Amino acid sequence: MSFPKNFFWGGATAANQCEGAWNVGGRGMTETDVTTGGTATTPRYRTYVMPDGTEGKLSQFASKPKGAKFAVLDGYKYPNHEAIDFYHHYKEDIALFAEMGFKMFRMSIAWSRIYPKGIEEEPNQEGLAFYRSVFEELKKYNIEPLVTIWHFDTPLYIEEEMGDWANRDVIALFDKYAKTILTEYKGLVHYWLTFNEINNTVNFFDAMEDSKTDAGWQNVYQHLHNKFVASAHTVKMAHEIDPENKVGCMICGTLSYALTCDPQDVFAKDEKWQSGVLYCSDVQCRGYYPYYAQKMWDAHNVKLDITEQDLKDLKEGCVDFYTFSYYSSNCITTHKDTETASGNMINGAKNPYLEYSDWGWSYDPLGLRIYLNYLYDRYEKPMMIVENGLGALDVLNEDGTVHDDYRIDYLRKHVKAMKDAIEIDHVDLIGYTTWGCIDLVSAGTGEMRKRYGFIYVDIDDDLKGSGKRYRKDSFYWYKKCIASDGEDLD
Ligand code: BGP
Repeated sequence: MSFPKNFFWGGATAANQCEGAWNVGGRGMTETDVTTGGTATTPRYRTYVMPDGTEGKLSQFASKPKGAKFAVLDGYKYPNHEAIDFYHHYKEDIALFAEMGFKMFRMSIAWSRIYPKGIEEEPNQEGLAFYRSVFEELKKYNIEPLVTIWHFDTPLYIEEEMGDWANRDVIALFDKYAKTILTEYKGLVHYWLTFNEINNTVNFFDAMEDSKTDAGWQNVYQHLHNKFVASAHTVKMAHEIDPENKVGCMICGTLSYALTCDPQDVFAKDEKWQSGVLYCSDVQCRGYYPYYAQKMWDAHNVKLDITEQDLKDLKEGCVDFYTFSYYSSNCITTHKDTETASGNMINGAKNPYLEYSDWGWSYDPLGLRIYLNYLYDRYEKPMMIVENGLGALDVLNEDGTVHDDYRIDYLRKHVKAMKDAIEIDHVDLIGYTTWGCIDLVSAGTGEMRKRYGFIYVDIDDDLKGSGKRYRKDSFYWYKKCIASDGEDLD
């Protein structure tokens, strides 16, 4: 058995990184709208105004000064405002996906296009109409949408005025939003993901420069608990609204190795694996908190507000399938003076056996196979890799070509690892949507030059360019890969 005939080959994007049109069609504000562009070595900043009118900026990993309100300020560049303007180019872009033979397209709905502040009684019809046209366009080509309901874009009003997800009231607002879109797009969408990289709520906090107090941890675990409950409600509603609906969790899948065979390193790696990766999917796949959760809470004196009804809801709202992003692996060690490496949120020590990208992320295709085996063994649910790819510097030649053999090499090795996981290990892998199938704004650095796409978009970091789309060499490679059901990888 190799890739099944109905395997979901495709690509993935997120609304805030590709749509642009940030203040068009009644859309409300989100945090990415006040986030500037950065680089591999300089952070992205969030800009704000103090009550006395003083303006300021803070890194993504710093806490906001008391009284500050996020704001768009003159003199800064906000790459997500325009992004690649998928909002106005979706027809052309979907036609290109269809040309590659996509069976699935992962995209997200921006909550703030549907409920601009999150608190309105009625949804924004213009927002609903936009996504309906996108789904109808996909249907023309028999491309199945895979819709992320939340991809880093809580309406700014909820975040600033309501205390964000640590406030239980946000669950009801999310329920309303989820119910609206599940009802509106019944029949057009069958595959849903609740929260993108939900485990990064913890990992992000862990990476904060300050305020890692017990109160901060309390806030973060309550925040996550409320998301788990909202996710469970969504799964239940999705099944009630349309029994054809399937809902998955979405985990930032970073595989960690112990740097040495020192048992201290192995234990530290296991603890990181539990708190950074497994904690969320254990709740979402099994419907209850894992035994080690208590240890994690005790470490920071966390006492969660969990009701009897929450426990019942979690049980009744287990996801149907497991999805994750996979880019690289890292190493965990208790030893000092080791060389560090970066990665998708979970950083660690440098692995001497692996090569690294320009942004310091390791290449580890076998790690993908290991990850698939670990998690399939744990939950025995169908799996999808919904993000994978190489962020690289591409050169657009005068004749409109882009020779991205490095990307083809990366993808080929990962597809081969998937093939082995299916064929040899018998993992039930049902889909693969590569990240940023069309170039878009990097979430981590806000750059355009960190490109993942099969399709080059002519926009640079100064947000200049024609916006024109070009097929890279990898476009033709992926087309061949899909047409041959993953057999022809040359
Ligand atoms: C994941 C996100 C994506 C995406 C990707 C690549 O964390 O779900 O939104 O951006 O990582 O990261 P980056 O854009 O920083 O290269």
